[in-house]
Amino acid sequence: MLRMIKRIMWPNNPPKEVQTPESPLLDEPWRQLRWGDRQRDLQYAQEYKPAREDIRYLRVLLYGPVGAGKSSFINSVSNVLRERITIPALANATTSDKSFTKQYDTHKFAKGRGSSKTFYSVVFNDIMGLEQGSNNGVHANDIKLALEGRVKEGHKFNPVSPVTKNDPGYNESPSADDRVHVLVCVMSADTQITPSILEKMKSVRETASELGIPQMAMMTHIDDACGEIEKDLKNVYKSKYLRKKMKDFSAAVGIPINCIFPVKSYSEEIDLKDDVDFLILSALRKMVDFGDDFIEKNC
Ligand SMILES: Nc1nc2c(ncn2[C@@H]2O[C@H](COP(=O)(O)OP(=O)(O)OP(=O)(O)O)[C@@H](O)[C@H]2O)c(=O)[nH]1
Ligand SMILES: [Mg+2]
Repeated sequence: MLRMIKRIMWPNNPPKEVQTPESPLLDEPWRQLRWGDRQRDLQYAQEYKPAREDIRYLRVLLYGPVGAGKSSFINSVSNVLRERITIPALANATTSDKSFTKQYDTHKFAKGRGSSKTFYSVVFNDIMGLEQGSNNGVHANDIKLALEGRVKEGHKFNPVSPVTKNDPGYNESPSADDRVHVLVCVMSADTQITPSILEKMKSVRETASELGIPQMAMMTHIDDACGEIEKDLKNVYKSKYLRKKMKDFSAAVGIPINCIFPVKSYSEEIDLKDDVDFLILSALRKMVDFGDDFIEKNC
């Protein structure tokens, strides 16, 4: 109706102030998701086991700028797998340019309770955030050692002195289990990457490529970045803003767009939500698939 009135009043083009503002959403999503498949993806992740007997855990290493949401994602995976709100990795509630996570810890998620307690086969390492400048945040060389499984559990990263062979935190003989099987870059959709952090990311990626480790990325804070996604998470692949952000990020870092997954981590919720779970599970499923391929081929 509005369009018809406009055509009658302004047969060519209406003046700027009368033009309808462009919608922030695409008519159709650019990637198809089967939102109803939450249960199927959950079972897949819960039941996954590496095919090799000497490998108990598929190890995922998260890296990315300070505050991108690495610890929050680990907590979110824990929530989804354990089907309740949990907090295994401490996330930071204040905004800072200094990394909150400083220690190299493996996060395992408990299955069952008491004497029947075991762990799910996917584990995460949360590494200190990348920060601006050469003496800040985790050193790119430390990430390389972590990828090879040479950083011991509980090691406290020191930005001015990266791990060396003589350090107590150095693991001389890493097992296939200690190695990282998939590397995941975590980026916020709500911030810009600085050139210095971009350089650090590139160097980490190059190292992982030399070691043949599969890589993917996650875009977090998608709800903060786009109001339409905040209103309804199902708009995730319709948001023009997010699509552009993912494309730009892919071009800047060199991770193909089909290896980048948007997620919203649990941050303020006190109960689980199907849509939030679903995006987390789609990313988790890819981590399992990529990591499993690496275990089959290289370990
Ligand atoms: N709205 C929203 N907030 C998020 C999301 N992910 C993380 N956050 C919030 O962002 C803040 C930082 O998250 P962390 O998980 O501590 O970030 P990190 O990457 O582990 O940071 P460092 O350990 O300091 O390197 C916390 O307040 C989280 O609640 C998200 O997807 N959406
Ligand atoms: Mg952290």
